[in-house]
Amino acid sequence: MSPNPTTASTPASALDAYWMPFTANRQFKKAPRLLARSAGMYYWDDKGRQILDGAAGLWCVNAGHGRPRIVQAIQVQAAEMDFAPPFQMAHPKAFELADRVAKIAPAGMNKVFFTNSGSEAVETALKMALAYHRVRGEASRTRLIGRERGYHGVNFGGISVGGMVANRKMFGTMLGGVDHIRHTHDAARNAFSVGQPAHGAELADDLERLVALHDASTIAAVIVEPVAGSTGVLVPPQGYLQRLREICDKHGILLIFDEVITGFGRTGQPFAAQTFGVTPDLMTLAKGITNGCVPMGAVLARQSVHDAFMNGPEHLIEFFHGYTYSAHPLACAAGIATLDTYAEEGLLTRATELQGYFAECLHSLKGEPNVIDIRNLGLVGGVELSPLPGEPTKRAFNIFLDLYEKGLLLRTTGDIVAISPPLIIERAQIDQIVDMLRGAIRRAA
Ligand code: PXG
Ligand code: PLP
Repeated sequence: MSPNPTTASTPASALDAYWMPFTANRQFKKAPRLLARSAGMYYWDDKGRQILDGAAGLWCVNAGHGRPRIVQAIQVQAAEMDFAPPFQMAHPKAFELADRVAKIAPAGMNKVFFTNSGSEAVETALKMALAYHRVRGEASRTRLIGRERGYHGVNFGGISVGGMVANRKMFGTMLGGVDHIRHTHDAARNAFSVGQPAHGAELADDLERLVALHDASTIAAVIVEPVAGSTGVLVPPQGYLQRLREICDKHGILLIFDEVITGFGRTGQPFAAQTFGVTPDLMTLAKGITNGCVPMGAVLARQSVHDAFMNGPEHLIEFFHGYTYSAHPLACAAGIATLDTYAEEGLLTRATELQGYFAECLHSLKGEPNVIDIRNLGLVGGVELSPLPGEPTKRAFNIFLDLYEKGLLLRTTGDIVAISPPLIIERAQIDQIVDMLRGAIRRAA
């Protein structure tokens, strides 16, 4: 593969202006990792080196890179209509994509509100939950409940309900009236569980503790990731989500699933709600909705949540919320072509076929140096390492750098390596990822 001439010899000064997100900027700029091209399961860097994508970009390129249908849909749309105002106006593809998303969603979740990212989807869902109770005459329900070790994007609502200390501690008091239930990770009882761990359904009862403390009449919603992604692939214990649903129903609390990572096939069904057989009231989506090709997010709502807003004079706006780029034509075109690609290739359930093999390969890393836990579900996996003494995160970061040098892209968070390949992955590529990871784990010992 020929190198990209525009980046082949980037002088250090050319990297000055860009303040990179969630990046060790100074480390990066000393040894930049520049990607120049992508196709299928691979990236190529600016020097033409091939890199296997074990991360689906950033958990988003579920159909693999450079899919012709999606590329063409974006090109055609860009030429046909660049932008359409989304307030009091629309374009046909917005309705078509909403309809297509609703068709693969859990029964009853059939209203789609578009945003431009997962973070915006989270803010939207939290506002919808508050406004829902108010329009129904329960304005005292203002409290939002998150979970420890939750990641819900980086905007103020999301970090308030989120549970990652590094993402919270620098930013003041955030939203008031927020509380958190306990996370579900229990290494002592569940380490090396294959699929859903056996122990911990009772952790859902922590919501009862908060109801006892605050009273249900003050609580609007609970937001959780069905499988926590960014904090290291935490798979819910058997029965946990069912129990959370029951407690929410008992107290009239809305349940929000943040499916930004788990949506669009990652767990073996279109959505984790279907994998686990638990239907929330609101669901946040992003990433895989356009195969990562154009920024887009969405909130899926139950019919009943939507209908509660449809009161009052018809000329009045029902929900004072939206983004300039909600339902952007390029994103809608990309989304429709993405869902076509998923459907044609059976990708939204392909993780079900591959998960047994994936689990077997991943769990073969048990016994390698410093591996203290391995977790998996569908086509997502986490390998947790013991930290270097006094230097948390460094061992995993070193493994990330080492693997990138050897031609494999994975994600690390804390001392956990996350594996979430495009859903088009073949068995031989699963072998390759696990072999390469094994080598890196040994070199990092
Ligand atoms: N909710 C969840 C569950 C997510 O995983 C967001 C919200 C925010 O989406 P946007 O599109 O605003 O980034 C996410 C995003 C990582 C990592 O490697 C994960 C995400 C983003 C960046 C890094 O852990 N997930
Ligand atoms: N700031 C200003 C001054 C604006 O006018 C707008 C939108 O019109 C925004 C922020 C919000 O931008 P967006 O709709 O892209 O989220």
